[in-house]
Amino acid sequence: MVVDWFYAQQHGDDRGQLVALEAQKEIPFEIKRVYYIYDTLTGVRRGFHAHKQLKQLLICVSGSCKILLDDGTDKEIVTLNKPYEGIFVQSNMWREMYDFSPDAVLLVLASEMYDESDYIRDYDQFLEYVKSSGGDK
Ligand code: T46
Repeated sequence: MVVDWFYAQQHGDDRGQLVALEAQKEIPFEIKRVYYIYDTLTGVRRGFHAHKQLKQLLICVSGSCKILLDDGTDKEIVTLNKPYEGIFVQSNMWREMYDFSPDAVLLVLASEMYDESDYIRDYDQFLEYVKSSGGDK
């Protein structure tokens, strides 16, 4: 598995930086939902699930955090710590987020509305699902 990095264009000038994200341009899916995670307590691990359909872009726009990605065969860990760098997370990918710095804000652009039935929260079920769906993204 190779992590699918995203690098945003920075529109910097002598006042500072600005990043713009537009659906179907920088982001290869229609953005139906935006959410962000902040004030995560030290030592907390979040996630522990995969999605059947959802595609997302994760950017840690402030501070830093680590993301573990697991496609059922390989695992990779990435550190997100720049407001212009992110990772695309496809469907059928187990994820855990941890080592949040106190100032971390993890911004997520999502291809679908919130739908609890899209979550696979049991790791063994995830492995079964990946096997039965042939690893479709
Ligand atoms: C993911 C990772 C990166 C909502 O009501 N609407 C929403 O859009 C979301 C995402 C969550 N919620 C509620 C459901 C829970 O009561 O917010 C609460 C916390 O959600 P959850 O425990 O799923 O949060 P994480 O940090 O474990 O996972 C989230 C996303 O759910 C997930 O899709 O990929 O961030």
